[in-house]
Amino acid sequence: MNKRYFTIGMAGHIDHGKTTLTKALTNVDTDRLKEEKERNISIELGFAPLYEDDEIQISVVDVPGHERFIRQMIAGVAGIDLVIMVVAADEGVMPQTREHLEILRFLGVKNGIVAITKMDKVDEELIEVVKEDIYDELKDTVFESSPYMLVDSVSYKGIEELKSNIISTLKGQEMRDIRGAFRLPIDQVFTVKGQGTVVRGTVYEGSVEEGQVLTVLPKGLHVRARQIQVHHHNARQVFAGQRAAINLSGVAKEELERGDVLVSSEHFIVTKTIDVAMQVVSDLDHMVKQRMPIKCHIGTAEVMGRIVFFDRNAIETENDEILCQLRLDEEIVTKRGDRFILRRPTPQETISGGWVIEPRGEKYKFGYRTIEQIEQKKIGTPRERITAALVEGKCLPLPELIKRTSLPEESILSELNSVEFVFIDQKVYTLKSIIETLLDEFSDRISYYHSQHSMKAGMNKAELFHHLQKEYPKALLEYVLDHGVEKQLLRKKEQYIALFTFIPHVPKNWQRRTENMLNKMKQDGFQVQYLTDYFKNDGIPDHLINDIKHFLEEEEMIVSLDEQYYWHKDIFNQAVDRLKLGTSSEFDIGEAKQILSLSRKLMIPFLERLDQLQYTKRVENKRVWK
Ligand SMILES: Nc1nc2c(ncn2[C@@H]2O[C@H](COP(=O)(O)OP(=O)(O)O)[C@@H](O)[C@H]2O)c(=O)[nH]1
Ligand SMILES: [Mg+2]
Repeated sequence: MNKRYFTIGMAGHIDHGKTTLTKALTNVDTDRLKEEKERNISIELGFAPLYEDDEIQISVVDVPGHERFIRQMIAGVAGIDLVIMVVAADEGVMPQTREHLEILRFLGVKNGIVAITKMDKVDEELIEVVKEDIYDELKDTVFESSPYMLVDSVSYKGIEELKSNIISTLKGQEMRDIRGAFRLPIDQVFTVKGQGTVVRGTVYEGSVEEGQVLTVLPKGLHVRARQIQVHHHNARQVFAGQRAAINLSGVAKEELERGDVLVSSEHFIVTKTIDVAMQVVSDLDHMVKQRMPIKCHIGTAEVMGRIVFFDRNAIETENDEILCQLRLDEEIVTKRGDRFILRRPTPQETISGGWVIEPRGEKYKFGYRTIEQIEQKKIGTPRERITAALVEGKCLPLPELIKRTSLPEESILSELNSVEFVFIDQKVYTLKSIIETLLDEFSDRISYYHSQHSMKAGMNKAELFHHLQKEYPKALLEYVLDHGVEKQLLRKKEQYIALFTFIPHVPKNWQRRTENMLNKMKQDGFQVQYLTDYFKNDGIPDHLINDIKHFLEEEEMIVSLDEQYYWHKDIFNQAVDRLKLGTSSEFDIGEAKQILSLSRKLMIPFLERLDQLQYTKRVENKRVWK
């Protein structure tokens, strides 16, 4: 079973005890991490490990300050699986508690626990009253049916109970989907001495592995994930929901900024105009007017822009969902379904939140026709629904598509005729874009493998599939592999997969020395030294000797007599030719010795090698040519 990764967030009014509770739960003082520590790749501001066993890993995020909370919640929304709403027993629900509740609603957070802190500050009789007050306030929120846990974070009273409640809640929760193209909205960019550029953020979807080639959007920069860290430790791979620091090669700190998005494929949309569905906060202080400047928080980006209505000129108070458009001043990276929050720049307040219906909005006319069109897009066209199902399921048989899209079979079948769809088997369908993504992925991985193992024929298929198999069904991977071979992008030799144009070779730095060495072996003829001495005399380092030896043998440039003695291939062929010329259909050791004048030390292994290579066959004391 795959391990599951969860992150819980702390929400609540300032001074209600979020940081103290985080410390009581994790022993990490998230407030005390100083600036200099922040530069260290291994320490993450506000993130603390809470619990880990073979099954799950849980981290807590506690961010200082109200503004940072909003930013963090949006950036991490795909990563936050449970929110602890902290309410101090002596104060009850306060304005920021309400604002956080609203933001959590906009972001679609579904799981919560209420922690009533500072229980030591109120009398026992009062506690029931406090609880009831909080209950009234939390009605109709995600915390409506959440458990209430009483704690005193200073004396640790109730902490263990809260902790076990968190663990059991998450154990009963399904793992988010770690499949899909990797996406990580960048939260921080910094440099670490000796390591270069490091970015931090929560993996929004998919997973990434050390060594993988990635793209930074909207800028379109190509980078490589050189090293990955999670909570102080190096990790080979990180998954959706995990907070990670990634050391990138191929890019300078100055080229990146918060709001940029690290992705594994370029199939994400870069846009400035988005059609959205949103809801406004319940106690809007000021009117929201047509084309009013807003600050849009989406992923880790905070972009200024304007709100455009098609059915009104202002919102005063509104409970219903509003369909409208956001025209942004800068490009963002987004896709259908992403959540966002709008805030008023001055005075700063949260206005609304919602989700992206259409990442590629256009200019529309004011009026109900436009609203109807956006409404249609909200439901999605049959093609969009099929595409969405395939993006999630990767490749699906028809009955499953019917189930997931709730569309009739005939309309699915007619849509599937489009070039966007491919059938990989008689009745199993996928998206052309998935095949392209996978082919890119194969090429990246194989090309990286070639760069590390230039002497190997190619990457082992099992190794190539290993990590991808978590994301994609094996049948799909096999299909894409065959497809790549057919299109002459890839080459398959036994279980080894190579780029079509790849030719195995000694690493560039060692080519000349290897040639020298081969020349010397050739000059020495039969009277060779130990093979390792040739390597050493030409200054080829120990750790490469075995690989080069293996390569030269594989390429038939040298032939082994025994473990130590090797001949240059030309010399070996000469020996065979001379022996053949000087003997009839069979010969014995004595004859061979006379013809080749070899010492016994080399003679016996040479003849045995001839048997092995099927030039000859041993019959009693003689060898018979085959
Ligand atoms: N007596 C008592 N004080 C608490 C408790 N939790 C927090 N505090 C105190 O309340 C103050 C604010 O706590 P802090 O964790 O910084 O609040 P935050 O702003 O929500 O992170 C600090 O002085 C804490 O020591 C508690 O359970 N009992
Ligand atoms: Mg705090």
